[in-house]
Amino acid sequence: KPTIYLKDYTPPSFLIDTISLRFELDETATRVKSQLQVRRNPQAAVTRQLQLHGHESVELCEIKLNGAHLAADAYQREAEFLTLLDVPESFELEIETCINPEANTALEGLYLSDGMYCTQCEAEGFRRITFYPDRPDVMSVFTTTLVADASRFPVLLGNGNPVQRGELDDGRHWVTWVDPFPKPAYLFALVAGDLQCLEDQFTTCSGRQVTLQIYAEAKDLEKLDHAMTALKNAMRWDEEVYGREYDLDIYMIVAVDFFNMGAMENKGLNIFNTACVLAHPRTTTDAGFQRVESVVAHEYFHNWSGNRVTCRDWFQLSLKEGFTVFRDQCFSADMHSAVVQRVDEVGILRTAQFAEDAGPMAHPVRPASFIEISNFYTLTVYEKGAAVVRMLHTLLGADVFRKGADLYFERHDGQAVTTDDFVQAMADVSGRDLTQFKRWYSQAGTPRLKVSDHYDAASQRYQLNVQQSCPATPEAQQKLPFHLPLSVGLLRADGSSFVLKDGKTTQLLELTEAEQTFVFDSIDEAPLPSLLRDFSAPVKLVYGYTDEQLAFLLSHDEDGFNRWDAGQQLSLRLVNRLIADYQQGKPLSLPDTFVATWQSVLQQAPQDPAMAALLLTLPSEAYISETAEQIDPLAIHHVRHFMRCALAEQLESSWLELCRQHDSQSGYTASAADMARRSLRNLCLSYLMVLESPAHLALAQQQFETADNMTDQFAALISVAHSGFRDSADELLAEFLSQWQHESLVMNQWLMVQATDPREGGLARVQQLLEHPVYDARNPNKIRSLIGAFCQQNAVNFHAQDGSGYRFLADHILQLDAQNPQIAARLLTPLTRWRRYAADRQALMQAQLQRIMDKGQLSGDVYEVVSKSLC
Ligand code: HT7
Ligand code: ZN
Repeated sequence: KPTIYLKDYTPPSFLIDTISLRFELDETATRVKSQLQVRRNPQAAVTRQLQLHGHESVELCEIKLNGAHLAADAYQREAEFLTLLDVPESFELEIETCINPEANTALEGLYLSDGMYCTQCEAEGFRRITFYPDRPDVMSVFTTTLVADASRFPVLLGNGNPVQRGELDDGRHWVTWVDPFPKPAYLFALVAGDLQCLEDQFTTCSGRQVTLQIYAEAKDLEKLDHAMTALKNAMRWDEEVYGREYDLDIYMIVAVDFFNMGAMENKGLNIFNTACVLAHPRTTTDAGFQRVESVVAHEYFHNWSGNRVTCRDWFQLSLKEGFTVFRDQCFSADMHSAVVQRVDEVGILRTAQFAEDAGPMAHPVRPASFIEISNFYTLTVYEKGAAVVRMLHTLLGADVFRKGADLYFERHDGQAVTTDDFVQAMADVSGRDLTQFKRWYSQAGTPRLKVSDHYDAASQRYQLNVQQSCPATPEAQQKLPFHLPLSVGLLRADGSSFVLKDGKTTQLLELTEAEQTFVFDSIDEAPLPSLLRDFSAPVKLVYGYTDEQLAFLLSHDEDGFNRWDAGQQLSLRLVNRLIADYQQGKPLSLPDTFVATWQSVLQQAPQDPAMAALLLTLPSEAYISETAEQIDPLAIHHVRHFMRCALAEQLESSWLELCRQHDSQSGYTASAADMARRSLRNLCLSYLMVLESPAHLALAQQQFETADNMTDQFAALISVAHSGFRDSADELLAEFLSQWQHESLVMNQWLMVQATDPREGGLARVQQLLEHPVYDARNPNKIRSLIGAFCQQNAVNFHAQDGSGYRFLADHILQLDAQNPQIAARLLTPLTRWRRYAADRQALMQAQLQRIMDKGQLSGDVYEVVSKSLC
């Protein structure tokens, strides 16, 4: 597949005003008839050739132009295209294709998920259905008729509103749907199956009634309430916070078991991975509940940021994804604890996105080129894209940002636009020049801020000097300075904050230069700076704090995020010192001061259990790895485990006491307070379990047996399953299996617990599980839970010194590539990071990448990732 460049963008030569589709659904031979009203695009260079996309799997049965069959020499069929060689100004085109949903294991286009028909068209799935200009800047009014056997597929769904239905003599029935909003093909969807639905109503701010329907298999009907509540909350939130009202009479969500990603925002007909929509206290953990809420909101918010205003081309993907992630993050912050939400999102950014920025697949938020767009649904486009929108929000302030969003939606409603258009709307309402800010969209890499300071007691003047730089990335060696907001506070010795500009205790500094000095006057004592409050920019900040200063920030900073981060940095320093000791064969020990700091956090925990659960969690292995010069997976795991054991031992009575205090009192509720209580209690249990004492094992076993919810039961299971109590672990795993074997999502968790077990022999256990009846090698959720979890969350086993983990992953990628290239390419991520390891591991990882490359016949998805990783 060729590389596609942003610089080569040209507008479409032809526009499609309307498309009428008729699907005669059949497992192996679905007939698709399309009727297009085509006209030349007045904005494009004149041509008589019409190029339509079409995947090689699509069989062309018939093609007519203005009612007349096209002669074989009037068109050409090449690998990815159908080209009509000489077409008039405007005309009607009729095409009939035949496709095989049952053979579609890539899960792009029309496929079967557990016997039910569904589609996934973003980014380029529509071309697997019929021949069409499958690009987001071609927007058309879609009418869809679905025809299928009435008894097997009683529910037939499409985009927009249902307008007609009927029955045929042969036992089939049909429904016609019309979506009045012009849309690109990537937002097209259909579903046909034997489904039940939960229905509700929503009255919009202007008083319109909207029917809300969430569809799932009958057995899962009881798991839809949480998604429905989330949907209604999201609809209200978007009205209140962005003034955006829903526009169709019906909004549908359908849960499917086979899905490559989390969910899809098809107009009026969202299709969701069951993992992101089904939730019930008995079968879903609190993290699962929160995921459902945020994904439901995310897809709903796309109705404006993505559907009403869409992307001109796929390089602009972050236009809709970055903005929509920012919107769903703010929604979650409003629904729950803002600090916990911020810590979670920064965690993802700082571990996984920063690692992506430092790897061979690094790309700007708006990539300049790609081979396969599916490879660019990345943390950079989503999470860093959201961080960039957040910086605009911070720089302009909430009110001006809202005016900018209003202008953007009004100016571009019904259009396919660019990230430049988004920033321009913000520039227009604020009167600010955001030209330099746009470098965030075009330059990859994580900027580094080096901060130093100077206090002059005589003049009561405090100065902060900031130098910014950005490492080279594959697309550019040299980087120009970024425009970014640096939020700072200054702390007095008594822990209170200085009042700074505009009577506030947090001041926004704007960085635009490679080096800048900021002056604070009337500072009557030497302050301690609290830098990058609320993580105001996606950067790595370096300032020479002492351990004591970090401990001081941990107990006094008014900025919740920075309080947490001070604790993380303090722990990280110790981790690094202990790693050095471990590598030199020295004995490990925890300093008393460190234990004392934890003791005081434990004592204050009941005041804010949510915050305490964050503060009492050591930096993850992934974050430690990301910040390391060179990753030593064994040392990282060993040291972190040592620290957990030492903290558990030295503070045992406090963990136990806290665990008891936060026992469930009166049954399960999904309130934020109860979730916080459970997370703190289960954290305490996990510390206690590393002590391997029979008394604590009994506590965990009792929790496992008596829990009335999955959060507590699963926490007990994982703490025992990863412990040294082998027999008890096996017993609990077996009990869990027999209790939940018919719940597919719970079985994903069961696979995951075993895949992430750090004890020796991990690969053999995973290999056995590949043969287990609950595993299904065609289902992406199962692949992610077993192979993905092993390779990404079980570093000690995956990075085994003999290279067996790497070989295992390469074997599976080679096998999977023919079946589902998107999933195969995503699984590759851990191997792409080979440069971060010592020479022996580098060689082993590289050899497996080369082995994949040498196989040839790779999909574009896998080829792109492997070739970029090797060069
Ligand atoms: N916009 C959706 C992206 C998506 C997707 C992309 C490639 C292949 C499969 C996919 N499923 C969904 C999801 C979202 O960000 O809202
Ligand atoms: Zn999205």
